[in-house]
Amino acid sequence: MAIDYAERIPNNVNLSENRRLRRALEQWQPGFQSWWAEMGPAGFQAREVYLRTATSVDAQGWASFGYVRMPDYRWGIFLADAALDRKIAFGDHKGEPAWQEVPGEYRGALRRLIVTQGDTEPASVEQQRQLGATSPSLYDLRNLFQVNVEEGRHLWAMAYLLHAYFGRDGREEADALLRRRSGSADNPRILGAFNEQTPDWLSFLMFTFFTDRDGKYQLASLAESAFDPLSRTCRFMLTEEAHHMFVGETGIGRVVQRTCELMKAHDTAEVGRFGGIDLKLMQKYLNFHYSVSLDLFGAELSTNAANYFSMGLKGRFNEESHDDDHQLKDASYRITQVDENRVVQKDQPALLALNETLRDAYIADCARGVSRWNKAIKAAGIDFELRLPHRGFHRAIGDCATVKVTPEGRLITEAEWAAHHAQWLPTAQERQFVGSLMIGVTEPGKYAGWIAPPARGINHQALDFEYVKL
Ligand code: BYC
Ligand code: FE
Ligand code: FE
Repeated sequence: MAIDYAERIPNNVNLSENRRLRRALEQWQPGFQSWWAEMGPAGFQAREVYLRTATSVDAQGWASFGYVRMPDYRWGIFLADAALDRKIAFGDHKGEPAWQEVPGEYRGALRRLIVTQGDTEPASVEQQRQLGATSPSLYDLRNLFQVNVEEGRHLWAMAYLLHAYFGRDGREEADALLRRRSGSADNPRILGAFNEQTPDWLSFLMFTFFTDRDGKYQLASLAESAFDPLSRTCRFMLTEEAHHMFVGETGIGRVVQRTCELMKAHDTAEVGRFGGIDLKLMQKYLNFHYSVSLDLFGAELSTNAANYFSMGLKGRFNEESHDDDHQLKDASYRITQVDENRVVQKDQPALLALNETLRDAYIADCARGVSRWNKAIKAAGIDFELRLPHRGFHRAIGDCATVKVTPEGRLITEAEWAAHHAQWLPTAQERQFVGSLMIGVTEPGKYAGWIAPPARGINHQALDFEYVKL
């Protein structure tokens, strides 16, 4: 179905024919707009930004590019096309037709999943709110705002499901999504990583690489859901998500490139004096963002995850590619746990280990990106490798949350941790240094000294295109 842009809320869900739902969403819309005004990007709201807007869910061309002021962005509700006769692929209802409505007994669990997903979207916008002032170029500024408006759209996607399928409770949850605040002491966002700060662009690029990638894996698991409207919603969100991870992967790649150039030009690994970011310091930022993102998958053993799977609410990544019975009642899965002061591998019931199963897929994906950065470092003739730290390092959720683990995976005492953590995580001083490099560059075609220009522009535009009209 085509997207109806004549509507106040662009949509491909036939909103014009459902007056009750349309009214409810039109009542929620001003709340969203005031949230955006209060918590969206600081400054720049009156500026024209070269943004893509979703205009269909056609794989061949779903976006149109043009100048838009962010408050005028057409946030809408887009579901991927329904698959014909879609069947449930896993869990107790495997083989039954996918659901078009929420089964009464699963309402609570499904609502909780949708609320948790929905909560991360505005949280990330709040975290990135101040970054516009220090962007390394107009190209990067535009990418930041693109990510921000699309996370806003992802909030719309979840608010739609809550309004359309969860009655009064859903409306209340959709309102609460606009009230929680990242980092707030009394009304924080739900998941840990979404209450951390994103104070500088190195953090932002790490966040889009590591934390948006959690989004990819969670959305892909929810795209397997027996609840078809959730599945279709997540499938379309994944199309947008690819750009967010592109921003992270190419962004960090450009920092790596610039650092390598400075290292060679000045024959030193310590490029801070020359306005660059040492590879060692990048490793510390990587350690931080990777570990808080690993926490987002939940505990290694989780009855929540087992229930979500058996109920058919949340599957595995690419569920149908798994060569098993898709019910996992008797299957086992090897996971990493802490046992008597050692980090060990143990076989556990596969159903309980689904969070770890998803985390494993995520880790492999992260490793692929890191190895691409390492290739660039090697090609520059520099003997250094960025590494993913051990999965137990710096964890706040799961088996390793109560112990201290080195990036190499060795269990250490609190005292050893206290003596060494400054070697592994950015110190306040180092964060301050990175902050000191963040001076906004706003002349078209100019790029800050700590990051290389991108290989190409957005939508075939030049590198000196006026991505944001200031
Ligand atoms: N922080 O049984 P467990 C994205 C809680 S990112 C705080 O293992 P479960 C995006 C947990 O709630 C994708 N609390 O948990 C990226 C549970 O509480 P209760 C977001 C946490 O339920 C960038 C308890 O600890 N989407 O889209 O199996 C920009 C026991 O844990 C955390 C989703 O997350 C944490 N990190 O798994 C913008 C998908 N982890 O029951 C957007 C929906 C766990 O004891 N959510 N807890 O009260 C889920 O599937 C699950 O809620 C989780 C947690 C995988 C997150
Ligand atoms: Fe998102
Ligand atoms: Fe994202």
